Amino acid sequence: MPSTTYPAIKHYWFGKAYTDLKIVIKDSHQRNVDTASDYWSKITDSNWFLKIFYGTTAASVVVGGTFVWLIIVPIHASIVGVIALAIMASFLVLDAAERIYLLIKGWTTICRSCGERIALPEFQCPKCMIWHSQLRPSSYGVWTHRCKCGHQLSCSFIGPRHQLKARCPHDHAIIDADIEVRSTTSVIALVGPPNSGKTCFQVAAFKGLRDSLAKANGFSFAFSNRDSEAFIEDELKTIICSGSTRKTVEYRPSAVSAVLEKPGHGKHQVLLFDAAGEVYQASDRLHQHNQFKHLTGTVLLLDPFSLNDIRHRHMHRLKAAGLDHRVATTEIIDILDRFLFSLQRHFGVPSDRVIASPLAIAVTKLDLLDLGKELPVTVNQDLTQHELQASSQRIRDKLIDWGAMGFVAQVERRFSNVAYFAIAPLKSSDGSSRAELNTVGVSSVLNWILIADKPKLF
Ligand SMILES: Nc1nc2c(ncn2[C@@H]2O[C@H](COP(=O)(O)OP(=O)(O)OP(=O)(O)O)[C@@H](O)[C@H]2O)c(=O)[nH]1
Ligand SMILES: [Mg+2]
Ligand SMILES: [Zn+2]
Ligand SMILES: [Zn+2]
Repeated sequence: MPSTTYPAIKHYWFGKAYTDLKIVIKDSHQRNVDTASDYWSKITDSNWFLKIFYGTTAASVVVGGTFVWLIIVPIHASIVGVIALAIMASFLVLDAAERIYLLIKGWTTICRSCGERIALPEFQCPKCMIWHSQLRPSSYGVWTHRCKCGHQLSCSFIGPRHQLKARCPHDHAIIDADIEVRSTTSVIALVGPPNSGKTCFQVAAFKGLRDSLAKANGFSFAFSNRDSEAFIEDELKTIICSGSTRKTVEYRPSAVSAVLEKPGHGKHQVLLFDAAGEVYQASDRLHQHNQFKHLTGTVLLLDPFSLNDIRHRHMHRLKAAGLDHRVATTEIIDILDRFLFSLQRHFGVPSDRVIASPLAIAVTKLDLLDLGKELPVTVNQDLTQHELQASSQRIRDKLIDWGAMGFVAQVERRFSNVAYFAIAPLKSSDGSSRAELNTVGVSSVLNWILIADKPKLF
């Protein structure tokens, strides 16, 4: 609960009403004493008749006054108590209603910067700029809280609270409450070693979502914030200019996020977390990646050129084409094992637990050296359940052919909802600086992973 330095003023019936009650009690008692002493002081200079009169009057003021005082004070206190109780009941009901409403709607807020779940953001008073950490129905107010500067702030989901400037209580990253607090959320992690194609997947995923997937399902598309939009626009320009994405250097970059909206359906946010692949090369680098506690899906990027079999067969051609620096070198089984170990070590996922959240294995870069002839890429973003199963089985079998038996076995041992995809988001088979993004396969991954967690979304 807020400390004594909390920047709002307590509701009258929880704060000032008690001070007023104390003053009334003290004041009426003092009046009794003053009136009785007044009569008593007159006794000395009076005859015996007046002495008896003033004496009994003083005594009756003390007795009668105290008697009335004893009746009035509890009545006053109970009126204050009953009103306070009624107000307390209304704020508890409103607060509970808000929580139930959030549960029914399935709205969750995950900070795109620190990955933590936000139960209640901090909101800023637009007048004095001070932050309020408990802007919810409480003893500070049922519908509004009054900031110490005098400004009234809406404190419930019914009012315009979401229009206030908001921030994450964990790391103070600014959030857009209108979008982030009032939407369902998909939290998807892109996992894979350096150079495995995560960033390329991310750029193609947002392009595909914006240009086709959202529209095909009747949703409008918008980036949730300027940073996400700028990042994707910059990467798209880089791909056009240089034929490649840029290396991700940050170990804990913010998620790139977009919001899908449809009348009668509300808002749905998609957060993709893409860190530098180096974080998956050691088991101690994921400890502050709080998003792993709230994942609704994982995409594991599998660069086939990191598999020993393909590597040995094609390395000389890759080198000849100057493409050897564009492929991953860490074995995918090592990445998976370290990832699972990190989940166990940092997020308490037991080593024998079967993970239920969907895992997409995206075998990527299939445009390179015509690898697509061995494993054709997915060309339809809306696969039927039957088509998906057949294609997933075919890709799984091809991975086993390519010597990834241990990897497939580990995936199937630890994950209960797995699908395999064959993609080539970036088409630049000659290694030149010309490249084009192919979003179809990536969109099929996104389509599956979004509805695997929220079947009613599309
Ligand atoms: N030809 C081709 N190249 C790709 C494809 N996907 C990624 N690449 C290239 O592979 C290299 C690595 O891709 P990124 O997406 O940056 O890899 P990453 O996993 O984000 O790597 P880090 O940022 O180091 O973790 C880049 O040179 C990309 O251009 C693809 O589908 N086809
Ligand atoms: Mg990257
Ligand atoms: Zn945060
Ligand atoms: Zn203020």
